[in-house]
Amino acid sequence: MKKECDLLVHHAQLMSCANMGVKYGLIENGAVACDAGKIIWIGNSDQCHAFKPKQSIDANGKVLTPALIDCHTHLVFAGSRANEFAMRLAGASYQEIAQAGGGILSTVQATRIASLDALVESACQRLAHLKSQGVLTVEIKSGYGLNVESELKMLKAAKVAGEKMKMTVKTTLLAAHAIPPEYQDNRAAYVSLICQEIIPHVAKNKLADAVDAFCEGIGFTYPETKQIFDAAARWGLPVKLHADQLSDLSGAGLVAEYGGLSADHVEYTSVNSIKKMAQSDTVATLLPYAYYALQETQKPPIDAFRKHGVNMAIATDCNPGTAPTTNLLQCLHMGCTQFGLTVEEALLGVTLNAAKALGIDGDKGSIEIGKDAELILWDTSEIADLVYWQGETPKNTILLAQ
Ligand code: DI6
Ligand code: FE
Repeated sequence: MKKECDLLVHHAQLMSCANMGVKYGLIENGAVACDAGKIIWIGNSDQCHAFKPKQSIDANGKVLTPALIDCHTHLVFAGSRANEFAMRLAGASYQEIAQAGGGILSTVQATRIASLDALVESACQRLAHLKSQGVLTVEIKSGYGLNVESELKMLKAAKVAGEKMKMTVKTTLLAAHAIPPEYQDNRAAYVSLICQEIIPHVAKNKLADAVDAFCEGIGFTYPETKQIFDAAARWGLPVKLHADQLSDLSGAGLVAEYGGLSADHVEYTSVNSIKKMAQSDTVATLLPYAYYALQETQKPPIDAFRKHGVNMAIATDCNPGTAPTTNLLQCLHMGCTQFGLTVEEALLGVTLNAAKALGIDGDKGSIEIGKDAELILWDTSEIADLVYWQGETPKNTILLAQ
């Protein structure tokens, strides 16, 4: 008796991205059976005659991957910062622009006055572009509201946009992104607002899946970040951190001490922090577009991450200041060309390791039995095509089994 199932894909170069000791978790001439939204069998195409699928797809030797994941974005925002791009070209630094009231705070102004609908609409456009690249899961941070009402509006907009686009959106509270103008002279009061009002409200109403902060000279100090992490822990929310982007404040080590999901940017991260990350299985999320756009010269310590077995993810960091992009495949390319990642590391960075950075690797990020049936069939038989070519990237087909 043949076993019925919703979807069978066969004769694929199946890049499972599962940790099975072969590059890419590759199964040559691979097949995968899915039913009721889940992967139920994986194996060689010669063995798949045991299934009677409702839909059968011959991949003809093309590359099949899990759906991609963009695990770090700020893609809900209003306004434009094109003027700052011009200022930076004329010699102003990101820090100088921020200190002069531009930067994040200029986006805060625009986002506070934007309607929920307007935020949803622009977010949907950005999500649509990611989806066209085979991305089905996106993390979206708040952080351009910086008060109770506007932070909640951003989180709501992120969720609604995800539903509209039929994509999985994981939301992260980033109220600790900058000190809002009304608290410039009283930072402690803003940190208290985050810890005593915003985090409890967000946790009680399940509005965010994690809490993040910008631990930096122009952001929040190490002790302030610790206070925010303590509040997140009290409310049972996992943490992640914008860590060591422009200087080494031991942020990556701190987030690791809290068992955090990921330390992001990590250009200036020390070996001491890397050892802590390895111990706590905290992912290093690399953001090569922000590095490029800021014309940074300090590269993240890739060799040390490798040596200590720290998993590396790659994300767009999509935001209007330092990473005006929704092009995840280009970020893979940059991860390879600028940071020296291999094609395999780049692919794992937007699949299994990105899922780990969001704490969802039980459901997503690899083609394994029991995980969500979200597969991408690429119109190429060469996996490096996803990474090396810019502009016209391989067409892809999203395969789901509902
Ligand atoms: N680091 C970043 O790359 C983004 N936020 C952060 O803390 C930049 C956000 C912005 O400039 O609007
Ligand atoms: Fe960021």
